[in-house]
Amino acid sequence: LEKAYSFMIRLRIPGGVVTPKQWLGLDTIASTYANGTMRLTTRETFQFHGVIKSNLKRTMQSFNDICLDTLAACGDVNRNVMTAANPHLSKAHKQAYDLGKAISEHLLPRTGAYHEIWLDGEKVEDASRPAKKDEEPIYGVHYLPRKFKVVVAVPPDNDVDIYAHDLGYIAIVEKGELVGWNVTVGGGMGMTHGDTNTFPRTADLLGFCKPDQAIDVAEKVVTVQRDWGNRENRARARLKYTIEDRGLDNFRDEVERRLGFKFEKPKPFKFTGTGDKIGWRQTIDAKKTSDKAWHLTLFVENGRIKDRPGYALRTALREIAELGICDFVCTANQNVILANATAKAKSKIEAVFKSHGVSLDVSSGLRRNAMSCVALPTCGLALAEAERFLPDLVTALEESLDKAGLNDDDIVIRMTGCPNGCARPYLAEIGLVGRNPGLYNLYLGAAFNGSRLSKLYAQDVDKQRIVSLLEPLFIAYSKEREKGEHFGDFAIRHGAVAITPAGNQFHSD
Ligand code: SRM
Ligand code: SF4
Repeated sequence: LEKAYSFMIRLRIPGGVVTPKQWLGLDTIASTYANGTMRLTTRETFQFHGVIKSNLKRTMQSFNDICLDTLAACGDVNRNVMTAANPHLSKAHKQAYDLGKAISEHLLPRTGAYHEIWLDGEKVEDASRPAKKDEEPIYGVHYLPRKFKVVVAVPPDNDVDIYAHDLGYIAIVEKGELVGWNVTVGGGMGMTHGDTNTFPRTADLLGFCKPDQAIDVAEKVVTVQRDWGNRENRARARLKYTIEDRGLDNFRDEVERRLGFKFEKPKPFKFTGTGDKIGWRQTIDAKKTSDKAWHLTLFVENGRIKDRPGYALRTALREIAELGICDFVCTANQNVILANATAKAKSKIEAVFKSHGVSLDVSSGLRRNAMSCVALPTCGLALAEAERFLPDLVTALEESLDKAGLNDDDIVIRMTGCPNGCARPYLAEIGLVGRNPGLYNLYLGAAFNGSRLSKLYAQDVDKQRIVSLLEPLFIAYSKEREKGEHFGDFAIRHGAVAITPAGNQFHSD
């Protein structure tokens, strides 16, 4: 008898948009083949856990039936491309989404193996990108030294956490029109405890490019990393280390040489925050008020979509999908946006949530901005709990916030079960990274808008200690903060931690 191996499957959904029909298909797959839950990830897509080996092929075919795939969602290739959440929000958001989708397509491996293995060779042939077996014009024979991640942001929102990724595009909009993109390179989160040769790093600005140059820029950045990246040591193989080791100017020169043109100087831009704006929002730039569609950003605790007694989230979302009255957009913060709804649909959506006990309010500003990776029990790399622990910790911290009168203040907290950083904890104002069961390193001092990394504040602390360390800081923050000062900035001014002045100085004192 063969062992019942169980797998996690991750989808590729550039920009995170799924139709109501696709949502229904995914919901059915969750019950039929997975563990009855759908897991929104920190990269605008879904993971399904608990798929047993004998069901793998049927599951993959079911994804194919709803025009979704898992191509390049894992491996040493370009991963799921994230774009500023919700293409329906403004013209620039749609342009960001279109760019993200185009980059995702352009950087897909050309191999036909996926279709041969999972779909019995059946494939709707894309004439513009025919599958030729052993030919990978961008990746070559050996693919990339490591995974590669691309995001597209639309200021002032930094919801995609642009500084955490290998390659980023920042929309530059002048007089209502997109004039091009500031390009960033060399961000990343992963590190190893105790090894200062590995570190999280915030991305650098490479330059500005015009809209019609953006895809070529992605291709050339990828090929330089393919050729220059470290293939000896996987722990130092991401683009961030290539840039550290070879220098940003050398890297830019080589990309420009391959492009055949030079970048312009980056244009001014400003990010105000990394989180999602929970609640209803309307289309920003519709000409007539009647054209302003409604978009609901729904908070989903740690991205886990499931029914709980008195809180039937999965059922409610399924019912809304059955009505076919909105699109669904997965965000980079593990939430979902019910997008492009009419005023009538808005009322229906609210009624469905109410009937299933799903409140649209979140208990505090801290929880609104909380995010954790999966960790135990499914992640084989986890050293400590994350998804199953963070909600309780936030509840405990809410008592301290109440004492300080900060219940509704936006403070970003993120937790991971190991230093790989899947919930981007080093860019959170309060970052917790698992070391051992029940013990975490506590990091403070990151910028609210995602532009600065944090610093280690306390090592190997448990729940009680975390609360006892943070409570006095919350109280001091509420008494002494300057107008508009965020908690991360205050932690530095207050002397709790030193500032991390540059993107590569995470471990410096
Ligand atoms: Fe991650 C590995 C989960 C986003 C950095 N990540 C893993 C694996 C596959 C563990 C493994 O290799 O065996 C985790 C599966 C756990 C499980 O049981 O499901 C895992 N990563 C996740 C997700 C599901 C976290 C979440 O709770 O949402 C995210 C899925 C992303 C997606 O949809 O594609 C996820 N991972 C990230 C991010 C955040 C991001 O991309 O914005 C990072 C930090 C950014 C970065 O890449 O630098 C991240 N994951 C890693 C790393 C460290 C990479 C490094 O450069 O050192 C690993 C380990 C590795 O690659 O060796 C890893
Ligand atoms: Fe697993 Fe570590 Fe990623 Fe959490 S951060 S999902 S524990 S690899």
